[in-house]
Formats: sequence, structure tokens, C-alpha cells
Amino acid sequence: MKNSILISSVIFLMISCNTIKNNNVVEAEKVQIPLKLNNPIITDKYTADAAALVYNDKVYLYAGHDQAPDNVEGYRMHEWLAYSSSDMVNWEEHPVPLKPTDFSWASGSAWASQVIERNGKFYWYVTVEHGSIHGKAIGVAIADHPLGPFKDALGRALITNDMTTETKISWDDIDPTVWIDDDGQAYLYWGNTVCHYVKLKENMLEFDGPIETVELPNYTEAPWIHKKGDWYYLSYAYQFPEKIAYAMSKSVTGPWEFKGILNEVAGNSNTNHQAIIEFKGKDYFIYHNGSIPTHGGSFRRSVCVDRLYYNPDGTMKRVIMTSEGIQE
Ligand code: FUB
Repeated sequence: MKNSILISSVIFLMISCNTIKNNNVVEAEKVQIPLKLNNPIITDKYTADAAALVYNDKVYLYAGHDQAPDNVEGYRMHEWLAYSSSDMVNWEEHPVPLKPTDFSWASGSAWASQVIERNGKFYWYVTVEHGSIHGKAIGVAIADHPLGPFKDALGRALITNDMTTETKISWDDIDPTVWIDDDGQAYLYWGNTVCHYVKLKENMLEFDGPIETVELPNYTEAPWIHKKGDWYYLSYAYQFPEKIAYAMSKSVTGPWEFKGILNEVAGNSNTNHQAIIEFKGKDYFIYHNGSIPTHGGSFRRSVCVDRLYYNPDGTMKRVIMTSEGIQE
């Protein structure tokens, strides 16, 4: 759990400055500025692939739990974790709301996910390993509250590896991101190597059309859809090790215009997996790095938050990743 008292090593910067009195520089003083290091936001567990939901004046953050032992190179993720915050600084941990074992047809891997609210229900789209159809799959859990209890909504996968055939890899059907457009039409985007989307019916549990493909330069994975003003943004992990790049459009289905890199490779993690939200009038970029000493890295990752800023033409400024994170 993020505990600002525990994790915020308060560092006192000794800054020399000149004090001006009566228009004369009369003395040099030492001023102490307390500097809190608020990134990563969670320091007692390794967390990755965060997705954030803004609901009722709170941010709910859902993350995969990186559980690989210190000497293991590979994802070991057996549960998702949930946190909430009213200020983006202090984060409260909640009981584990969902595990791959909650899906009887799945065999493990709590990979990337996202929760969305519709008509008072909360739909959690998750990546898991399928138990009987080779490869990764996407399932949906449902709850009446953002913190659950969540249960498998379908009793089967929504998307399986055999539904998409452009690439032969078994982990191409991962990383769901979901969007409900202004006209009520819901869309599910996902994919590794190839970015797909499909319309969802009002029940959020059935396809409402064919699976489509989006062409994006150097697309790796981790799509995230958001909207600001009348611009839609499709951000995604670009190349590998991953940077985050993005494209913009006036429609959630494109055409998408590539706009370049938004965030650089994040510390010593080869994945970066972003979420973008606006909360109480400020914009935030949520991502992960491998910055917890001494075993942090690509399989022991940590969720961080920094501010996001837009240019007047709607493009996004390059994210500046900081150790200080969000201060107020
Ligand atoms: O955490 C497992 C996988 O690593 C995610 O599904 C990808 O987005 C990458 O972060």
C-alpha cells in the first residue's frame, strides 16, 4: 500500500539563496525544501500494467501483481490488486479483488486489464492464459462496486487466440482497453503485435460487429483509448524495449494520425504500459518502471504517476518521468 509516511524518504535539499532586503543583497541563507519521492506510488509490492477508473470523485487503480522471485526472469502474476485515491498522492490498498482462478476456464497469468463502468455495473476486462485453447485470452468480470466483489460474467472467454490469425504468436490477444463513446457505443481495443478492436453490445459482453485491425507504426501492445475535447487518442507501447507512442483522430475508429513518442523507455523495465486520465481538472500519465531497489526490473515492476500536459493543438507534451511524482 502506498504509505506516504513509509515510502517518502524526506530529503532536505540545502539550497543556497540570496535574500534581498531593502533592495540590497545582504546575506546568503540556507533554505530547507522538503522533497518527497512519491514514485513509485506503491512500494511494498511490485505492481504493473495499471489501469485507472475515475468514479465518484475517486480514482480506482487496478494493477497486476508482479510476484516473480528475485532470481526469476519471467512474469509470475497470480492476482490483480486494487487501490484508490482521492488526491493522486495517497493511495489506499483494498483486498485482492480478482485472480485468474476466478475464471474456471483460465489457467493463470494476471496480465493487463481495465475496468469500466456502465449503468452502475463495473466490467473488468482481463488478460489470462486460457486453460484449453492455446494462448492468451480476454475474459470479463462484473461487479456492482468498483472494488467488487467481481465474478466471471460469461463463464467463458470473450476473446481467444484462435479468433485472430494475423500473427502466429500465442500472446497476441492481450491488453484489453475499453471505451464507451458519446453515442453509447462501446469499443474494446486489444492486442500484441497487431492492434484490434471490436464493437461491444450494450451488455458489454457480446460483440456488436466484426473484429477490425488498426495499422499503427511499430505497434507492440498496451493500447489505451482516451478523449480530450474533440480529439481521440490511441496510445500504445512502441517497439521493444517499449516507449509509449500515440496517434490522434476525430473518431474512435480512426483514421489515426501518428504523433510520435509520448514517453521514453521507463527506467530498467522493458515494458512501460500506460493509462491516461483526467481527474479533478488535471491530466495524469500512469505507467510502470523497475525502480524499486534492489531487485526491481522488467519482471518486478512498479506503478508510477506523473502529470501529463497538452499543447494548444491537442498534441501531448512528452511525459517527464520523475521520482517526485505527484506532490499535491
Ligand atoms: O504484464 C504482462 C504484460 O507485460 C502486459 O500484458 C503487457 O502490457 C506488458 O506490460
